[in-house]
Amino acid sequence: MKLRGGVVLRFPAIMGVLNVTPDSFSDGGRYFDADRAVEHALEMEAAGASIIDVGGESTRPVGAQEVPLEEELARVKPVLERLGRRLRIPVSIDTRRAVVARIALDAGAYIINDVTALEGDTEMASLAARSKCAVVLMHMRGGPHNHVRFGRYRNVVSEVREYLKQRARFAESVGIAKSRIILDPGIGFAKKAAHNFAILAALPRLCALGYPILVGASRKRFVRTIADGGDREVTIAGAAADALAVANGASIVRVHDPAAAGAAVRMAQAVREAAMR
Ligand code: PMM
Repeated sequence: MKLRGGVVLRFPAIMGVLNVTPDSFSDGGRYFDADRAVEHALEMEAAGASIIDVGGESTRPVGAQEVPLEEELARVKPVLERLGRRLRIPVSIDTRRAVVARIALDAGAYIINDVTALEGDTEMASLAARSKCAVVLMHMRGGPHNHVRFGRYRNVVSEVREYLKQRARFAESVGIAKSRIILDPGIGFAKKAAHNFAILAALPRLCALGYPILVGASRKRFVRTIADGGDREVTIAGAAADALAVANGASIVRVHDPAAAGAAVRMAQAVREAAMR
């Protein structure tokens, strides 16, 4: 995929998660200090990440607080400014606020990762169109802080597919080029474990929409439903989910442990290429 400035993002890509939050779901608080956050981003780059996804607002399912804008900015701005000078791989900004996204783009970010698929902030779509950055459009129901209550579907795959198709159409209608759009089924957002398994199994149907697909399974609660033996088991099960996602056509996996995911993804990709020969 071509990012702005002619930067090329090769698939399958590993997106390393950098949550700069004190209350994040999976790495809560560990990278809340800007210097340590930058250090961790560099570690993830060295471990094989090809994108660093910076977020200042936790979207964990239960108990996450809505973060005031000033607080979100205070968390991510110093990190983005430092990262711009140190990283060789592109940064994405995980936010639903256009002001935060604009500051991130000014600091050199290439991708807006919007878990509300441009529905959260009316300014986001025009910002993405103007700046020519890439955008991730993710499926969820409800808001980032109450999505757990909305996990009911007649056919989760069809409903997610239809939503993503509509949001991509909307993005194109406001001037975001098709070649800059990435779709994400939103693993764990308003979805029960069975929904997440169904989506992973049916990824080829989402890929058939014609956009790169991003999958964020890493350390989500559904992984813990089958891997309850501690962190190591969760990492292995998460890497297995990443491998399955790539084998089923995903272009980007969003992960906390790029080394573990990288090995799994390389294996999946090698088998996939063999199947296509
Ligand atoms: N998951 C989380 C946050 N942001 N963005 C995208 N595009 N896809 C995801 O699955 C996603 C996301 C929540 O997980 P975390 O607390 O581990 O970052």
